[in-house]
Amino acid sequence: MARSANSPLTPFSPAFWRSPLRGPWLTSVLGIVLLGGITVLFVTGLVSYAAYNPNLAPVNDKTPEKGILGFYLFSWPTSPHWLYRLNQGVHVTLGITLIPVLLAKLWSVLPKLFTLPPARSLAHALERISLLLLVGGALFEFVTGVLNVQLDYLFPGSFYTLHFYGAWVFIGAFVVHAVLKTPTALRNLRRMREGKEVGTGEGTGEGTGEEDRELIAPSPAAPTVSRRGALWFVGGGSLLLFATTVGQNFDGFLRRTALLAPHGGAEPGSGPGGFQINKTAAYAGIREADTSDEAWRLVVEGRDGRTVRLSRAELLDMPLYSAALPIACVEGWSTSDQWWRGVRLRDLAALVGHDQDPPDVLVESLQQRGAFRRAALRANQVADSRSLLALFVNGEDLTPDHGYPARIIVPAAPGVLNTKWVARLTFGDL
Ligand SMILES: Nc1nc2c(c(=O)[nH]1)N[C@H]1C(S)=C(S)[C@@H](COP(=O)(O)O)O[C@H]1N2
Ligand SMILES: [Mo]
Repeated sequence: MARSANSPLTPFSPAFWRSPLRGPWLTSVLGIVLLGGITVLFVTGLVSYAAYNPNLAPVNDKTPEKGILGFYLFSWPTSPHWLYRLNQGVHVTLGITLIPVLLAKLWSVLPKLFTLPPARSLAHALERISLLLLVGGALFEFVTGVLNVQLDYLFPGSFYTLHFYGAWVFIGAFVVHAVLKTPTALRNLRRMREGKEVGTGEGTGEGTGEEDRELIAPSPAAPTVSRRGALWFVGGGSLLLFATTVGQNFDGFLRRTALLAPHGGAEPGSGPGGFQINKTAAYAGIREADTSDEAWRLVVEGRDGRTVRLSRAELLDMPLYSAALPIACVEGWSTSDQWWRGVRLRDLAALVGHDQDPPDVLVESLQQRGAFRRAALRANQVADSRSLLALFVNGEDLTPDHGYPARIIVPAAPGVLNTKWVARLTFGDL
């Protein structure tokens, strides 16, 4: 396309894009990395959502309109006890690590955004609309995910809804895109390994698609970095993000390496309760007057409305059990196993008429406001002998921030189901 000397170049002219790095080679390598990585993000994301037991009770369900999108939901197991910790650690760490790859991939195909005419045919128009959903969906998922990890108060209660529906919109476009593009990307990679130039079709007679050539700058500027150098740059960025994030899943020195994670750095305070806190007692509006031995009573309700009220002293008179379990938050931070001690949930169910086969339970906190003040646990979680109403952690009373006088701890469950400052348990089919 000829250009008159005095018309300024705009992004709509192919000649505007001058980087010699753009081309099928870079786009294919980045695309294949994202194909694998995003598939893992999608699966761990769906699994994480299932772990909340959204189908169990309305209090757990942030997406009551999901319809068939909930087809895959299953009863979350209690073993292995680190299941949610692993799943969510992978989801968040991998998501953050892939940010440079995603940005580089979008950069590599940026000229296509400006292709004119907007649509050459109906098929081309549909492809471009699916690309819009793909790029928009990817940015939306990465941005909402990062914001939730960094500033979880930004989406009071609505993060799950946004991230869940966003994931389905994105994955629809992603599947269409992957089916259309994977053969090209693999062919390009194969040719690259054979040492052939990709994208130019030079000396091969093998066709290179028109869209492949579209990526190559018609009048490239002189290179400032090789294509391999560019890949090292992207990979280095990913490595840096990985190295400054992954530590939030461990304790001690490793957590201190998690410079970019809000739950990295030093553990809050020393002593037995000195591990990460999600919301403090002060933040949750828990008053000391309500947690004192005189004031606090646990209300347990069960079969046919049978109800008991227990002081902390009465709970201490029940058989106490121990369990070594982590706290694992949706935000991708977790603790190693802590040593909890308290009353088994199944024993509390037995107190109110559910001697055999304990049912589901609705747990309510002293906390008056906030999305996480109530949660439902499924019968399989109540039945597990490691599921406790914990009174102690690491050999001492719970600290106020970790839920004194009593909190829930359930193996393999996401942190959000481990309700702190418990005031009421209602056993029964939910
Ligand atoms: N009442 C109440 N319980 C709660 C929460 C809350 O905000 N209110 N946050 C939950 C979340 S999201 C997590 S990750 C864990 C964190 O437990 P910790 O602060 O003891 O580490 O508590 C859970 N229990
Ligand atoms: Mo959490």
